Amino acid sequence: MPVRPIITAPDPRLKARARPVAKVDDAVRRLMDDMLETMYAAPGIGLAAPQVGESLRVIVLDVAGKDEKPQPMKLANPEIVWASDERVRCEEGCLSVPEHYAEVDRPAAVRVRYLDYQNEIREVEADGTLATCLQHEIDHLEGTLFVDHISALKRNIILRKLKKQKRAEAEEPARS
Ligand code: GNR
Ligand code: NI
Repeated sequence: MPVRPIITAPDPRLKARARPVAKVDDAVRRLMDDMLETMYAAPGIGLAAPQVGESLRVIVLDVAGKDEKPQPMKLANPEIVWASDERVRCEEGCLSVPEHYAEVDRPAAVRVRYLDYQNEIREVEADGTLATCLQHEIDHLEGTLFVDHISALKRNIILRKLKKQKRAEAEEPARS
């Protein structure tokens, strides 16, 4: 099952804290590969395991531009070990909050410790889009969505629309 369906909000599976992986073994590597394929197909620049229904601390990303060489990243148990005092506002979207965007304030740069595809401990320091995306994906592992960082007013408008959309899809399963 390479490309997996992406869960959209509201859904209790997106609000749960994900479990750490004990070890990056073949099963975790298969999940990482499936997630990357799902992310490219969507298309998106990041994906967290809870978005495909796996409550595990696994994320994948590729923030390379359209005409650049792909830069796939696969991380298990990612942990922010340093964040800059400087903050930036960036427009964010989420495959689990389809068609909604909002500006989110976050640290401009972060250092993240993780287990790589070979189960080796590594660290990456990032700024720009990669820093924003790493924080967005690590948030998913805590059950946090980008809408949890914006005003309650904006959040409720988006969530109400998503609920309405889900209701419409449930009533017309054959269409669209
Ligand atoms: O594809 C995605 N784009 C994006 C844009 C700005 C900030 C964060 C992201 S992540 C998102 C894919 C996604 O939902 N990952 O969890
Ligand atoms: Ni997301």
